[in-house]
Amino acid sequence: MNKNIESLLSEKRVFKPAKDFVKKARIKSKAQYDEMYRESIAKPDKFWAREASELLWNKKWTKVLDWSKAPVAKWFVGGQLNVSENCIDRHLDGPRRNKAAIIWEGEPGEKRTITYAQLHDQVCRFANVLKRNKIKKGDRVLIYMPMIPEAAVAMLACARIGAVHSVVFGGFSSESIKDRLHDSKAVAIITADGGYRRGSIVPLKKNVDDALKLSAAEVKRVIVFRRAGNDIHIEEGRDVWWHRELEYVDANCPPVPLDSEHPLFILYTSGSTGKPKGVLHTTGGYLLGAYCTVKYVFDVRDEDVYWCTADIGWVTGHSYVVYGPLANGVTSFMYEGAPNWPDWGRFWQIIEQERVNILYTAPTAIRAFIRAGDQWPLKHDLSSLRLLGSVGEPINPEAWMWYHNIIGGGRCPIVDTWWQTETGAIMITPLPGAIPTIPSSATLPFFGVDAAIVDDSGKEVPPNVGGKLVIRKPWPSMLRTIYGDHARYKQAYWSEIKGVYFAGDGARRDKDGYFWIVGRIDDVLNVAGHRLGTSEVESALVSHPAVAEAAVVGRPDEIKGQGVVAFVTLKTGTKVTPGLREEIRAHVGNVIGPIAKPDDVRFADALPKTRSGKIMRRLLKQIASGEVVTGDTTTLEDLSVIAKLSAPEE
Ligand code: 7RM
Repeated sequence: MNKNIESLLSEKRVFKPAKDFVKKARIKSKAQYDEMYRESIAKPDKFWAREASELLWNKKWTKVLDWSKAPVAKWFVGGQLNVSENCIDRHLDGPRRNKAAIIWEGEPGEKRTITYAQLHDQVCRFANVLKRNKIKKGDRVLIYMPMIPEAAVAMLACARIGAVHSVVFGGFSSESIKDRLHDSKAVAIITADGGYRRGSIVPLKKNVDDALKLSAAEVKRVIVFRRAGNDIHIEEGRDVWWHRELEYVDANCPPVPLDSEHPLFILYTSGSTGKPKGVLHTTGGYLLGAYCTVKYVFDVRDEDVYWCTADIGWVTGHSYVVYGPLANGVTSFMYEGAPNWPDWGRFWQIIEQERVNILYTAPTAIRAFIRAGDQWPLKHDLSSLRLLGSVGEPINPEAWMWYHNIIGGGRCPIVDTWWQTETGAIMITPLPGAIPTIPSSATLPFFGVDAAIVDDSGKEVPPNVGGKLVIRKPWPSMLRTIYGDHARYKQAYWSEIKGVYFAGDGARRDKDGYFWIVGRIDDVLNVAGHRLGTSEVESALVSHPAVAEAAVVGRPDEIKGQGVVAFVTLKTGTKVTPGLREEIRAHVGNVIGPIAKPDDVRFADALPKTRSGKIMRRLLKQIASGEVVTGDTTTLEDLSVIAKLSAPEE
C-alpha cells in the first residue's frame, strides 16, 4: 500500500448527523439512502419519472431516457416545460407568492428583497424587452453582469422565451468576451454600466465595447442596466438602456412551453488544453438535477434563507444561486461583493443579520478566512446556520474542521459536494441527515449517479486503490454536447475509457464505498513511481501551524521522474525563520511519508488563482520549472502575484 493512501485512511474522525437534524430530514438514515439509491440505479426511469413529476410540465414525456444514440442523451422525450415557469409562476398560487425569492445585498451595503410575485413581474417585463429587441427562441444571448438580482432576471427572462444564455463571469476580460461571442454566435449582450468590487467599479460596459471592437461578431443589441452610475458610451442603434426599454413593455408574458431537450444555456469552461469549451445544458434534465439536489442535499425548508456564495458566472451560480433554489421555492440570498470588503467580517455579519440557515462556499474561501483569523467569525452570532456546504476543490481536513467548529459551531453537517460544469448538478455528496461524514471525503454518489473508480482499461479497481473517476450511466443534468464541436464532446469525455463518462479527476473509494477525490488527473504527480496527489501534499502542508495555504506542483526530476515543489503562504504574523523551510519539509515527511517531502518550499504572499478560486497550477508548474510564464492568464485574479513568485528568493 502506498504511503499516501495510508495517510488518507488515517483520517478517521467520523461525524454522524445530529439527532435533531435527522428528525426533520427528508432522508433520515443510511438504510433509507441505500434503498433509494438502489432503486435509482436499478430502475432509473421509475425513479426519475417520480422526481420529475414534482416539476410543472406543459406536456408529459413519452419516454424518460433515450440513450440509443449514446453518448447523446435525451431525457423526458416528448415532454415540454419552461424553466422560468417552474422557478417562478409555479409558486404564485400558494403561500410562496409574497415570500422572498431573492434577498440581495450590494457591496456598498444597500439591500433589496424581491418576492416571487415581484420576480414574476420583473422577469415577464424583461422577457418582453428581449422580444421587443427581436431576440427569439434559440438565439444566444451573452450575459455579462455583476452579482445583482437583474443577472438572475436576465437569465430567467431568456429561459422564459427559449433564448439560450451564456453567462460570462464579470471578472473576465474583453478578450474572453470576444472569444465567447464568436463561439456562441450570440446576437445580443445584456450587461451593466459597472459593478462594485472591493470599493472600485469594474467597467463592464467598457469591456463589452472593447470586445465588440475586437470583433462585433453577430451582436445586434446591447442592453445596459444602470448599476454603478459610471460614465459609459452608448452606441446609437446598438445599445439601449434597460430602464428605458421597460417603459415600452407590459407585464404580460406567458412562458413558452419548450421541448425538454431545448438548450437552456451554454457555459464556457476551461479544459486541460485548448480554448474553453462551451458546455451545453438543456431544459428538463438540467432543471430536474438542480431541483432534486437542492431538495435532498441541502434538505431545504420553506423557512430557510439559503446562501450560495458563488458568482452567477460559474456553474455553481447557475445551479445553486438561481435555478435549483428557485425551483424549490426557497429564498436565495445574493451578495455582490468580495468576502473581505470592507473587512473579513462581511460574510459573518451578513449571516447574523439575515439569519442565514444554509451556507454553500468554497474551500479556498474557508482557508482565506482561517488565515484572516478566528476573531472575525467569533464576533458574530452564527447560530442560525444549520447546514454547511463545500464545493470546487478538495477540502483539506484542517479547513473542514475549522468550518465545522468555528462556523458550524460543531452542530452543522457539512456536505462536501463533488461535481463539475459538465455534470450540471451535484454528483457525489453526503445527504446531511443520512450519511456520516469524514473530513475530506465527498462520501457517496447522489441518486442515479453510477460512479466508479477504474484503471486505464476501464476495469473497476479494488477499494483504496487510486484510479480514474468515471460515471457509467447517463444522468438527467449531464451536458449534451460542446457547443459547435460535437467531436470534441465525444473526444473529451467519452473516449478516454470506452462507453463511460470520464470526469478528469482521480479518486479512490474506501471499503465503505466513500469517495476520496484526489483532484484533476493532471494534478497527480508520479514521484519515483509513487502516485501522489498534489492536494494531499497541500493538505499535509496546511496542517503545519505556520502554513495558511499551499499549492503543490511537479517539476521534472532526472532521478525521480517528478520532484515536488510547494508554494506556501504563511499565516498572518508568521515570520520566515531560517529553520522554517526544513521544518515544513520534515512535517510533510511525517504526515505522508518521505516520498512526499517537497524538494523545494517557496514562500509567497499569495498564490495565483482564477477568479473562481482555483489555483492555477499550470502557471506554478512553469515557475517551478524555471520557465517563463506563458499562455492564457485571463482568468487570473491578480497578475502581480506571478511577478512576485517568479522573482528570485530572498
Ligand atoms: C462545481 C465546480 C470541476 C472540478 C472537478 C474537481 C473539482 C469540484 C470538488 C472538487 C474535490 C469537491 N465545477 N471539484 N468539487 N474536487 N472535491 N467537492 O467546481 O467545472 O468549475 O470544476 O473541480 O477537480 O473536476 S468546475
